[in-house]
Amino acid sequence: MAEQVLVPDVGEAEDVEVIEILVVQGQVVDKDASLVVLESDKASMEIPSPMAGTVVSIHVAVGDTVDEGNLILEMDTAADGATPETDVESESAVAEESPAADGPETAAAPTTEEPVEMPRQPERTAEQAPQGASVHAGPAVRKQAREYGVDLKEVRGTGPHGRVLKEDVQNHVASRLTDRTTGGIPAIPEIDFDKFGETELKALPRIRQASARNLHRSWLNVPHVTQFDEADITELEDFRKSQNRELVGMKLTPLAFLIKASVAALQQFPQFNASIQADYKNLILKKYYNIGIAVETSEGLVVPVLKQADSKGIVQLARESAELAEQARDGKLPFDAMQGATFTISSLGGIGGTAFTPIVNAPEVAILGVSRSRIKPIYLGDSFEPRMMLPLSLSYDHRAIDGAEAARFTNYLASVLADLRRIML
Ligand code: CAO
Repeated sequence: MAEQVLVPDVGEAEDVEVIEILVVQGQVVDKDASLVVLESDKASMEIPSPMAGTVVSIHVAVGDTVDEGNLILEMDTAADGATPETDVESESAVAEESPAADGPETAAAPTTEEPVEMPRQPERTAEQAPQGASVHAGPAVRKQAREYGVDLKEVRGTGPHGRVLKEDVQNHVASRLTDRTTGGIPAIPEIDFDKFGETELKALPRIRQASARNLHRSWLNVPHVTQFDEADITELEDFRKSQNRELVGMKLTPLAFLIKASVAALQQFPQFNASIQADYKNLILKKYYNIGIAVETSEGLVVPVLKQADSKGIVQLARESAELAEQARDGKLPFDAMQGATFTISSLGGIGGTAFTPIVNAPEVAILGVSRSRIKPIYLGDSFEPRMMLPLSLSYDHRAIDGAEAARFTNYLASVLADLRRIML
């Protein structure tokens, strides 16, 4: 039996507008389920169903202005209604399967083989199609979503039973804005991991948050390529160890030699000591050599800068880099010690690994990754010799540097590390 659902008493509200239709024809609804959302200049309200039944026909469209007593829809309240069962939970699946969902009229048609005769509804544009019909959200949240142009179906509700809250809409908008600033890459879905097992929130230190942002920005902006190479540092290691026996109160690690050799390579290949202009018209070649050194700290990655590295000897480079690393770990780096780098070295040699792909510290155009040296059998002329080989991983910005240049750079760097006398040439 068809029952009419009318606009109830809306108080003194004037110009009450239909802003959402939350049901589709053929849908089975419970008593008190929301049918439509009306909005006046003062408030928006969801109109609950006065009875349980099946929606037979809808007589309003989004954008209509209605008054008390106007017909909203007709419902079949017979227990064995002629219309198919389509409950609220499966409504989105119906909308996907229904041919009607393909067209602009996304008011889904019933999926029965013999559709019941329905009074023809007013034409609806895609804009007017029911939105968020199966979403749990209050009128204020729906209003907010409409104002922000947000489709509630895309918002993850964090309220009871997945209800969408105001802050869910705000977070959704904020993540969309972030997407835009990052070139509109699709967001990684936010998963409720608690569904799968126990979790715990661990707050990230401020430094880690900052480095996460910087790394993400570099990763998105810079087309990275990594050139791998090996340097024979057998003689260099003998020299370093002999120096360490003589030096008092300090030690030389391979890092100081890497800084020295890198500066020599940067002088030989100035395009690596550069930045690229945003319009790609020029490389900005820097005539100073400030080397950033990636330092692991308990708060995250910090990159202090060893300034004017070209004017310093190995011992001074070793001393300064150790001081900078200590200041970084103690959280005592002055602000200007983190600025002005032209090239960065990331050494994991003290830890291990055979190679890695460091992320360029943009707007620099290259970064040298160093892994742990190992003795390897190297074929020298007529026999294999045990040689200490140092793995090099040079990541570079392919907009500024070509692969052949990078191969020449690491060739040269390896040759300097193999024989530091080259620096004197
Ligand atoms: N191969 C073999 N041994 C190496 C080596 C290498 N490439 N580099 C360093 N070592 C040795 C050192 O000689 C030292 O040996 P001893 O204990 O016998 O003296 C030991 O490893 C530890 O060195 P270290 O790491 O304390 O010192 P360092 O000068 O090599 O490095 C620093 C300093 C600040 C670079 C390092 O401490 C650090 O923080 N590294 C991590 C950087 C990082 O996280 N990078 C990743 C960033 S993501 O791109």
